Amino acid sequence: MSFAITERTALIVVDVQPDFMPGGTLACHEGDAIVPGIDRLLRARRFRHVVATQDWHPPGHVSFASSHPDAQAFQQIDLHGHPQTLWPDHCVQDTPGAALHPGIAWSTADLILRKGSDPQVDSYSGFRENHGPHGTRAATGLAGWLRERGVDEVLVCGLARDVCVLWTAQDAAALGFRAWLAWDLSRPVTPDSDDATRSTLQALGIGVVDSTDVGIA
Ligand code: VGL
Ligand code: ZN
Repeated sequence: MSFAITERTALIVVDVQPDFMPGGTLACHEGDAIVPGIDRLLRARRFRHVVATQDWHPPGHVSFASSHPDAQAFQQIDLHGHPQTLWPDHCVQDTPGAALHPGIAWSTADLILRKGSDPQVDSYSGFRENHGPHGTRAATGLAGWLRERGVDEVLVCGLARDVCVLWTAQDAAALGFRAWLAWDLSRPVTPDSDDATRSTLQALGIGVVDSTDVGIA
């Protein structure tokens, strides 16, 4: 199936924030390279619905290695019975690194969804939190927000390709949306993760598009 934007397609821009840019505390390689293309996309108003997510952690968040004695960043631990990667401190509420990137015309976004603000639970996907202490994953309300507006298809871009972008696209597909990932408008935080990301997408029927292929950048 090929990708075509309709009234029922939403763009989801995930976590384009300074802390994920080169020089940021949790930098994605070439993370800044996606900013002009996403900005053009929003300014061109090609999507009827645009949602932005913003990673928004309180100081001392459970996903920070600094919150766990003797732990190292990028180490995996068991948290609430599930694997959790520990990260350097990033996207701390009200710090400059947590802002929406100033290079993007955010005024054209309909919804800005903050996530990861529960001190004890991480939230990669824009649709639901990671596992919490009670074994459940709390929905953010995004699926309902989209469905109420007739959206049945989403294109996901942003950072990081192998974490929050991937989890958002996976949940979109699991929740019944036709899901696409804009490959050249995303970058990974983990080097060499691209093959695994592509296999996961393929296995789940999530399409990969390039902004140039579909004339959206
Ligand atoms: C992200 C790790 C931790 C992301 C957020 O936006 O992909 N990755 N928090
Ligand atoms: Zn985070």
